[in-house]
Amino acid sequence: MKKKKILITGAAGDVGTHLRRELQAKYKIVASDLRDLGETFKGQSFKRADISKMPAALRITKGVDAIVHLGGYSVEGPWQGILNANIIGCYNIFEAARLNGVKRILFPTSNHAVGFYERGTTIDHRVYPKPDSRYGVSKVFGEALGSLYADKYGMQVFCMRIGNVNPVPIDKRRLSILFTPRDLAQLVTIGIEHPDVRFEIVYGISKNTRAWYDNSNAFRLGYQPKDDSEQWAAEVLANEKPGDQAAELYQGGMFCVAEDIPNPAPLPERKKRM
Ligand code: 15L
Repeated sequence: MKKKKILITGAAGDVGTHLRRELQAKYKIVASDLRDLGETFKGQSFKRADISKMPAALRITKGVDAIVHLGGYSVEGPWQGILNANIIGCYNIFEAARLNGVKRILFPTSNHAVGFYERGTTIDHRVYPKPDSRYGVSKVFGEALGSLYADKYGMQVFCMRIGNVNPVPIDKRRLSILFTPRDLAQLVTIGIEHPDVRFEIVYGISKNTRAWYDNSNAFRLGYQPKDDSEQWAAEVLANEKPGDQAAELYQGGMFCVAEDIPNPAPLPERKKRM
């Protein structure tokens, strides 16, 4: 069978790189980013693009079977940057897809779209949004846009509220929201392949014992995550430093209190053990 052609925007980032690696055998991948790709994989093409400009969005979305739209800020940022990359850029990708006849979009939204729910609460895909940052607001915008394009234009939109993509959990909060690269690849594959996707919200996490999410909507669509962060819990908790009290209360952690959030990198010594 002919391989599907998948556009990944924001392909140079951590999540994009994991995805390009994990899905290289399965799909014909067109990688797009404003930046150089960094790590590259055989057989994948690269299209540099600034998606805040509609002509660029039109150019890269042409002729693909599905889009995984990772492009934009992946952490809290200044309003102007969020506006250009995450609001205008997101609109451009959906609209360009519609104009180019691309039916399916996977939108990796974020746990920060619902980050102001308390840690003691279990939430499912039907709760109303509670963003914890400008970044979180931009993800709620993307989910709303996806809903509009599904209902009004018949697009198939798969929103994944992603936790933290990493081979291992890097702190206590991430024990609840770890999303390993192989579980990410499985959920994205479901988003690309499932015949009944119309508009869905699922949580992008592994089968973590400490999860705050009722992910039954993902399970209903066939998701069977393989990893559980619990195997690293003792080590993670032993290394945990006391955090900001307000941040500790909410699922979104520091996003709930800070203005700038650095992108968390996996701890090198833990990464090596995988
Ligand atoms: C996110 O949405 C970010 O994209 C990622 O960089 C992490 O900060 C993650 O959330 C998290 O909450 O750990």
